[in-house]
Formats: sequence, structure tokens, C-alpha cells
Amino acid sequence: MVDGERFYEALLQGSVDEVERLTQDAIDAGETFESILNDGLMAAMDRIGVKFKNEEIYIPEVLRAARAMRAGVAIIKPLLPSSTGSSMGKVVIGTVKGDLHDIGKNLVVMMLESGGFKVFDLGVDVSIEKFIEAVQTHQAQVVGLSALLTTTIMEMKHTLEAIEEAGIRKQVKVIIGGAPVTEKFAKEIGADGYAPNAALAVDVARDLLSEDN
Ligand code: B1M
Repeated sequence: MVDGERFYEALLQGSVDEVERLTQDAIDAGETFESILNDGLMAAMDRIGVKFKNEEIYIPEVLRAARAMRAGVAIIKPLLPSSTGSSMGKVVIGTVKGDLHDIGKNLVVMMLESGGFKVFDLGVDVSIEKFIEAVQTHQAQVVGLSALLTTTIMEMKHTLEAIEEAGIRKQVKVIIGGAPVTEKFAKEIGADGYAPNAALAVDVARDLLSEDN
């Protein structure tokens, strides 16, 4: 079993070395990608979020925790099967304008790549214009929008509207996700798909593209 408490302590300390060591130990003990991610790193980050909300810790500590989490994710990444077959399709993805959270989005990128998609990651704080330009340049079949703030999820709606106005709505499937996003919200704004986590984002993308063929 992954020792969630130790991952939490290491993230709270922002200790890259300790997170790397715990992650490697868990791999050596035969733990799976999913258990290290879900029971170790993500469970720890959820607890960091609670402390942050309660103002027991502040942005510098959260940033250090995020850096340590990224180090752990980098170590488990090779556990994901790497895709070898033909490309499943092209995805343009980013965190919407005004939002700097990228840990979840980066996991979605990792899973999509492992699932055989060619991913163009636009990063964080991505403007609507940049999304549209990237879809056109790369001829993407899927756009992925991530948002972690209740104040930025409406950017998803605005991005969808702009995709419609640009005349490319029929060309792309839009998938949205992030902690405050729900299936209901996705339906309300007219997104094609919603995924509550990174692994399901791959299934949703696959299903949407296979509906088209
Ligand atoms: Co911010 N933050 N943060 N933060 N932060 C939250 C989101 C918050 C819930 C914390 C809290 O109060 N409990 C809160 C939002 C409250 C709200 O909106 N109602 C919050 C706040 C308020 C803020 C600031 C406003 C704080 C301030 O300045 N006063 C500020 C905003 C900055 C900005 O974006 N403009 C801010 C800043 C930051 C840091 C920069 C310090 C840092 C981000 C570092 C980084 O990402 N590089 C940070 C962090 C780390 C968090 C918490 C603690 C952790 C987020 C995270 O990485 N989770 C977070 C609390 C929490 O979520 N518990 C919090 C782990 C990650 C794996 O999960 O991103 O949900 P998640 O991704 C999941 C799914 O959601 C899904 O798959 C992922 C994995 O399975 N998913 C998708 C995500 N995107 C998807 C896309 C898809 C499909 C699925 O399809 C395309």
C-alpha cells in the first residue's frame, strides 16, 4: 500500500528529494501508476488544498508542493504504456485564460499521449484566440479545456462561442474538465464531452472521435 501520510508530509515540506524517493520506493515495491498517483500524490495534494483553503498554508508552500508533485509525476510517467500504433487524432489543450493551474492538465496530456493522441499543449492562461489559431494550424480534431477556478470556468463557454463564430465548431470536439467542472455544466455550455479525471479524458476523446467515423 502507498503510504499516503508520507507523501502528504513530503508535499507539505515541498521536498522534491523526498517525493522522488517515496515515488521510487513505491515503484520498487510494485505499486501501480494509479495507486501512486491517486493514493499518494493526488490524495496529498487534496489535503494541501484543504490547508490552503483554511489559510494554514499560503501560495509559496502550495507552489513548492506543486513542484514536488511534478517531480513525482515525472518518475511514474515511464510506467504508462507508450503508444506505438497509428495516431488516434490530434488534440489541442490548455488551461483557460486567467487560470494558472496546470498539474491536472499535464496529467491529461500525459494520458492522452500514452493513449496514442498527438497533443499540442498550449500551457496555462491560454487566450481564446490562441486556442482557435492552434486548432486551425494543427487541424486538431479535439480541443481540451482545463479550469480549476470557479472564476475561470466561464472562459470555457466563451471559448466554445468563439470556436462557433470562427466557423470551426463542426471540425472539433470540445472536452472540458477540472475540479469545479461538472457534467451538467458541460451540457449547459454545449461542450461535447466532460471528464472528471485524466484517464477518463482519454476514453471520452476516443468515444467522441469514433462516433464521427
Ligand atoms: Co489554486 N486554488 N489558486 N493554486 N489550488 C485551488 C483550485 C482551490 C480549490 C484551493 C482552495 O481554496 N481549496 C482554490 C479555488 C477556489 C475556487 O475557485 N472556488 C484556489 C485558489 C483560490 C487559487 C488562487 C486564486 C489563490 C490566490 O491567489 N489567492 C490562485 C489563482 C491563480 C490563477 O490561476 N490565476 C491559485 C494559485 C495556485 C498555485 C499557483 C499556488 C498552485 C498551482 C500550481 C500549478 O498548477 N502549477 C495552486 C494549487 C496547486 C491548488 C490546489 C491546492 C491543487 C490543484 C491541483 O493541482 N490538484 C487546489 C486545491 C484542490 O484542487 N484540491 C487549488 C491536483 C490535480 C491532479 O487535480 O487539477 O483537479 P486537478 O485535475 C484533475 C481533474 O480535475 C481532471 O483530471 C485531473 C487528474 O485526474 N482534469 C481534467 C483537470 N483538467 C482536465 C481537463 C480535461 C479533463 C479532465 O479535459 C480537457
